[in-house]
Amino acid sequence: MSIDYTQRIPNNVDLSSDRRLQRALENWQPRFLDWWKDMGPDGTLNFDVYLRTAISAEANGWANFGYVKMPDYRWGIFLAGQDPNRVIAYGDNKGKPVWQEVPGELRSTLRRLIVTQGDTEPASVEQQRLLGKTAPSLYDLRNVFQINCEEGRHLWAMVYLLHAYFGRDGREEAEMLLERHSGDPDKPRILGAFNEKTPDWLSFFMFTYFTDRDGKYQLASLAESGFDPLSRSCRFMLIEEAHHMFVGESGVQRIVQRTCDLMKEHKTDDVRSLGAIDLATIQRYLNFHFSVSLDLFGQEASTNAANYYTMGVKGRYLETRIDDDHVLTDSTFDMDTADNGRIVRKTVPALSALNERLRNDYIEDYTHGLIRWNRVIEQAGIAFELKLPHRAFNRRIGAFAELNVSPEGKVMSEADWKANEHKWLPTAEDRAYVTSLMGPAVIEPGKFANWIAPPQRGINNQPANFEYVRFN
Ligand code: BYC
Repeated sequence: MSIDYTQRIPNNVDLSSDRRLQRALENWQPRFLDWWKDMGPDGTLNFDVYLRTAISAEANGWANFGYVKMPDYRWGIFLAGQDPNRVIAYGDNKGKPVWQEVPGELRSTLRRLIVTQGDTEPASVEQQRLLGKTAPSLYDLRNVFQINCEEGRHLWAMVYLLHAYFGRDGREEAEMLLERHSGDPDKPRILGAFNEKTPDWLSFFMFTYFTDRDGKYQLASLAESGFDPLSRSCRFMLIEEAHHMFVGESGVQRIVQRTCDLMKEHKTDDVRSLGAIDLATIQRYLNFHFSVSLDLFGQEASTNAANYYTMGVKGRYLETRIDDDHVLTDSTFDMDTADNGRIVRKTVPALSALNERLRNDYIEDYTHGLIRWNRVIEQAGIAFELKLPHRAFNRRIGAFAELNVSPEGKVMSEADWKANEHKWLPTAEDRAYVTSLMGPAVIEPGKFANWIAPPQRGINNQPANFEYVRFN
């Protein structure tokens, strides 16, 4: 069904046929806009931003680019098309038709997953609220705004499910999604990484590279859900997510490029004296964001994850392409875990290890981005390689949280960790330095801050000096 943009809430779910639901969502809409004004990109209400808006919920439905004031962005409810023959692909309900309504016994489980997913979306907008003030170019400014609008849309996707399928509890949860705030000591966001700060653009690019990719893997697992409206919501969200990871990957690459160009030109490692970000600092930021994002996959041994799978509410990454019985009660999985102060390899029941399996899929995805970043360094003839730290490094969630582990995977005493931490994680001094580079936003079309290279091409093939944001 095509997207109906004539409605107050654009949608492709025939919202006007359900007046109660439509009214409930129309009541939530102004509360969302108030939240956007208070917690969304600061001081931007009047900017005209060159944004893309979905014109159809199919993979090729992105053609629409144009100037939009962000509070007028057409946030709405877009689900990927329905497959009338879809069946649950795994667990106890394998082979049965997917559910169009929430089965009573799965109500609280599904609500909890939808709330957890929904909570991350506005959280990331809150984390990025001030970045526009220090944007390195109009191109980058437009990109952060595009991401913020789409995260707002993802919030709409989850709020629709809560309102449409979870009655009064769902409506209350939808309210709470606007009341918890990133980093709020009294009402924090649910997951750890979403209460961290995103104070500078290196952090932003690392966040969109590492943390948005957790989004990709979690959404892909929820897209396998037997609850079809959730599956269809996530399928469309995944299409939006790809651009966010591109912004992260290309953003870090452009910083690395600029650093290497300056190192080569001035024949020095000391790029800080030239106002750029040294590779060692980039590595420390990478270590931080990677480890914090690994925590988002939950405990290695999780009965929650096993239950989600068995009940058919959350599958594995690309479940239907995996060649096994999709029940897993007789399967095992080999994984590293902590035991008696050491990292040991164990064979465990596959069902209990589903979080860890998804974490493996996620880690494997990194080979491409890192290769591209390292190619830039190699082409400059510089002997340095950016590396992912060991999965047990700097963990707060799961078995490794009790260990102190170096980026190479060596378990050490607390005292040794403390003595070396400054080499591995951003120090207060690193953060102060990176913050010091974040000058006032660069708003002249085609110009870029000194610490980042221009992108290889513009958004929607626009020229380098395109006016991506107009200030009024
Ligand atoms: N922080 O059995 P476990 C995105 C809790 S990102 C705090 O392992 P489970 C995006 C856990 O809640 C994708 N608490 O849990 C990216 C549980 O609590 P209870 C977001 C944590 O359920 C960028 C207890 O520890 N989507 O979209 O198997 C920008 C036991 O843990 C954390 C989802 O996460 C943590 N990191 O796994 C914008 C998908 N980890 O039961 C957006 C939905 C665990 O003891 N969520 N805990 O009270 C899930 O699938 C699961 O909730 C999790 C946790 C994978 C997160």
